[in-house]
Amino acid sequence: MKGRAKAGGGRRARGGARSRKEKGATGEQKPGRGRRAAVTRATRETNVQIELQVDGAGTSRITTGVPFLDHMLEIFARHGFFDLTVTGSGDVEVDTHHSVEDVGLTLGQAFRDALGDKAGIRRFGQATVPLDEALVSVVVDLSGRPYLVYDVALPSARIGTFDGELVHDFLQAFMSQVGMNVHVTCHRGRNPHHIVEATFKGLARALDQATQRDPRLKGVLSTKGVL
Ligand SMILES: [Mn+2]
Repeated sequence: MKGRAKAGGGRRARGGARSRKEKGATGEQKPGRGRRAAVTRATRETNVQIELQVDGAGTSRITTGVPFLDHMLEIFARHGFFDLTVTGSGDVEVDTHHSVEDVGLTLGQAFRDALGDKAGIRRFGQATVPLDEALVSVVVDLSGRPYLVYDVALPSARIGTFDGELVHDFLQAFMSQVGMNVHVTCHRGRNPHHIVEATFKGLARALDQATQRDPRLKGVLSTKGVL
């Protein structure tokens, strides 16, 4: 992650303690029926606030300072049936990289907090999503083991003013904080906007599936007993 963990923030070693006590990162799990979390992450580069309800209706209010990312996160919320509020500001005049990565980290922490010990959930999810000529598969495992395989070659680097390479950085940040295994495979596609949009829809659908409760489950879906 480019080694720029300056002013505290949500980073933590794999399998390490939660970062709530670190300066600049606060998380809380709100009471209520739905699984939810509120996370704030402030550094010298960005300030991101996220409220997430996993068991939502797909509503969203997104302002990250990066319009294309807003568009993708609205799609993510809608297709994953997550209720999501993201308020972000950052040094986008330097580069949108910091903002995109920090939104990924904060969103990942929100999912991790909201899912808690992951008892009773399906754990695995997958979706293959078309958008016209583009076809993208996303497979997730809420295993507690962060690992990303991103098999996507965008045919052009720019999507309007957005740097398409940042999708990879977003997913890397997001999955590292959730603690999950993600495989993204782009089977085909010509238009980079289509490919990225299919990726976010696929991620949303796969995560929706993986976070659903299975009534047959007692505890976590692991022979180890821990996810
Ligand atoms: Mn679009």
